[in-house]
Amino acid sequence: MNIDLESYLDRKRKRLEKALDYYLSGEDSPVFEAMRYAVLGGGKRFRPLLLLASGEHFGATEELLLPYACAVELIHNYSLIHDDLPSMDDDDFRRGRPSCHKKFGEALALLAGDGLLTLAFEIMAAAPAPANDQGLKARVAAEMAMAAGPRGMIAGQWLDINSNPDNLDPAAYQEMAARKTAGLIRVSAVSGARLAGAPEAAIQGLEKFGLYLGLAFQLRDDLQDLGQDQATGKAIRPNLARILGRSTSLELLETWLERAQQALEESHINSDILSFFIRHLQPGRENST
Ligand code: GRG
Repeated sequence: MNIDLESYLDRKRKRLEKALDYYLSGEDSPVFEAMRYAVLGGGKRFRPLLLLASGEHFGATEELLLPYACAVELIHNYSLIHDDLPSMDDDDFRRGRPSCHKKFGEALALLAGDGLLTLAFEIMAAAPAPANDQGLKARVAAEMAMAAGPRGMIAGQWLDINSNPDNLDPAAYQEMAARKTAGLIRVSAVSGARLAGAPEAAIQGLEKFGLYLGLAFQLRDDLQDLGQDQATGKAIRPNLARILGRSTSLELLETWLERAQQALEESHINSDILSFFIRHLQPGRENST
């Protein structure tokens, strides 16, 4: 069973890599070189795989979904480039290689991030609409913009930068993580289903599923960072696992993953693949979906 799911995800990952390469080809310029470096240098492709899995569960074709899946991955990569900049998290490495600004300099990295964000919306604008429904396509693009924008990921990033890591209120953390990390994950789960014309009850279920999956994703990242923050000498980011301790954090991680599964069940979404995303975030699992 797991082997089938893994091979489904591997197949989809290969299609994604090809499509991302296509969208980032054909232009020979330093900005495109930096964009290609950032996007094509690895990454789990968690969000676009989620969009494909949710869309295909409700009957959409891979051909229809791929441009939107690539768009969400480009938005994610823009956020990573900008997050690594000295004025943000100041990271020299990303995915085991020099971060984009370390390789190309800050100006080009900033522009590469801007380029990826705008290209994502260019791709969606040019993509075929599901069942020729331009309204539905506009809604998907608008929801992505909201998740990534100044009420979503950008707001979450600001909350992250401005919260006091030593005086972290769990409710404030949840608000920050819901916007900064869970927003793009939630909108990926929802967009696939929307493009497939899924019923509103299913969309509501996927909103909840995506939120808890995304919160779990951030908490898992926090757990992995535990113990590493002292060694780097960098300013410590807000980290709930650091405040709650490992064992309470593991319990909370389990609770959020159970809520994600409950959301699927309550809305009668019986998808092995979507449940597989939950299982992959369970403590002790390789974070390699
Ligand atoms: C700059 C507007 C702006 C937002 C930045 C993404 C982000 C917001 C900050 C990254 C901070 C961080 C380490 C968050 C933890 C969760 C996370 C997004 C990890 C990186 O995503 P993965 O694990 O990365 O999906 P890959 O490399 O697999 O694509």
